Amino acid sequence: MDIPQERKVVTEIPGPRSREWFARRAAAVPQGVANIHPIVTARASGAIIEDVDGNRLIDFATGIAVLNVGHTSPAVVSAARRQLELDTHTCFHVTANEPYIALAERLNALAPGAFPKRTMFANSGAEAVENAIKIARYATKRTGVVTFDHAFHGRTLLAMSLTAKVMPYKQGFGPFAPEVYRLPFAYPYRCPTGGTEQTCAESCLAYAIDEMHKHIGEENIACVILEPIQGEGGFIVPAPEFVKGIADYCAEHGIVFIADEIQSGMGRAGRWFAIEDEGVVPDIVTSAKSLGGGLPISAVTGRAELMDAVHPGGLGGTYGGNPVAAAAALAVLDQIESEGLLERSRTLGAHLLERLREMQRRHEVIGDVRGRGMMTAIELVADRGTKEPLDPATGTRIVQEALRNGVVVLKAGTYDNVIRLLPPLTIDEGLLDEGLEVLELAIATATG
Ligand code: PLZ
Repeated sequence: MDIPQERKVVTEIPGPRSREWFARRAAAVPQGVANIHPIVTARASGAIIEDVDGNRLIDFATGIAVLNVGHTSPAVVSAARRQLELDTHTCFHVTANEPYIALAERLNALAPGAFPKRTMFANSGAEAVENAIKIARYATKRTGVVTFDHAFHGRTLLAMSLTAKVMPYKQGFGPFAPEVYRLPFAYPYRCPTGGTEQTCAESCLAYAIDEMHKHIGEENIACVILEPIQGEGGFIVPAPEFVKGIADYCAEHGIVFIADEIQSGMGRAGRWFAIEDEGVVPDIVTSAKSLGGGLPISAVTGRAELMDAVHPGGLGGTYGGNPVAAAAALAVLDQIESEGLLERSRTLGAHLLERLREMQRRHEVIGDVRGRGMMTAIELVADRGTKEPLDPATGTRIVQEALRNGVVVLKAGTYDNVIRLLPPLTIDEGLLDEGLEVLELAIATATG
C-alpha cells in the first residue's frame, strides 16, 4: 500500500467518520482500554497514517515505537504474506518452524556479548519481561527482582509490579507480585538523590548499592532489570556510568543483569540495542515492538547457560514465535541492515536533537531536551528555575493541537510532561522537519 508521503488535512480532526466510529467504540469497547487520539486508521505506509476521513497524518508515534522500518514496509509485508500462505501456525512446541530458529540465530548474533546465546520468543513485551525474570530466578535459585523509579515493563501481573507509575498502570490492580524492590534511577534532570547533573550517577549508584546490600541482600537478588533509556517514564537517558556501575555490581554478585530493550532497541537509539552505548554486556536482553515491524512478537535473548538452565517444557506458549511474525521480524532485521538504519538513526537523531535545542531557545516551557539516536524528547516545565512539571492539561493541548494540524505525537513521563518523538527511522528529512514545525506551532498556540 503506497500512500504519498505528505501531510494533508482535508477535514477537521477528528473528522465525521472517525467520530462515528468513536461513538460505536464507546458502546463496544471498555474505557479502560484508552485511546490517545480520537482517530480511526484506514491505512498507513512509511511515515504516514491515513485516517477514515482521508486525512494524511505525519506519524511521530509509530504505534509506540513499533514501526522503526516504517508502516507496511513492502519487504516486511511480503515476507509475512509468503509465510502466511506457507504455514500460519502449528505451535513451536508441536512442530518447529524455520523462521523461529533462523530468527533466534540472528538475535543471538546481534545481541551484545561474545559468548554462546539462546533466544526464546513470546508475543508481547510484557511476556518477554515475565520470561526473562522466570529464567533469572530459575538459574540463580534466588527470588529478588530489582527495578527502578520511572520504569515501565508491561501490564501483566509481574511486569505491572515492576512498572513504577501507579496511575494509570497499577491503580486498583493489586495485590502486586512479591519480591520486587524499587531503586532510584539516575535521572540527571531531576536527580532523585539530590545530586547535580554531574554527580547524579555517583550518588544514585551509591544509594542503590547500599540499598541492595542492606535491605535485600545480594545473595537474594535474582536479577536487576532496567531500560537503558527509559521509555514510558519519559525518555530518560541515565547519567553516564550509572548503568555500568549497576551492571558491574551485578557481575560481582552473580545477579543477572537484564536490559529491557523493548522500546529502545532495533535501531531506535542508534544501535541494535541502546545498552551498547553504555559499555555494558547484559546477561539477558528483551526485545519486542519494532522487532516484528507491526506483527506481535517478542524475544528473550541471553547467555546460553542461563537460558538453558530451565527444564524442557518450563517455558513457552501457544503463539510464541509464530512463523508469520518471525518471518516478518527476519525481514525487519534485513531492512535495518540493508538500508543502514542504525547509522541513519544516529545522523537523523543528531539533526533532530539540534532542532529541538533550537526550539528550547524559543520556548521557555521546554525545560530539557534529551535523547540518543531517534529516541528523543522534550520535557515541559512550568518554570525552568524550579523545574515544576508543566500541568498535564497544557501538554495534552499541545498534542491535540499537533493532531489537528496533521501530526501524531505522544506524551510520556511520570509527571506526564514529556513529549517523545518516535518517527520511523526511514522518514524523509523534509517530512521530519515539517512535523517539527507543526509541533512547535502547537507549543506556541497551547502555551502562548
Ligand atoms: N518494556 C520498555 O516500553 C511497552 C506501553 C503502552 P507490551 N511500552 C508501551 C501501554 O500503555 O501499555 C513496553 C516498554 C518496555 C515493556 C513493555 C511492554 O510491552 O508489548 O506492551 O506488553
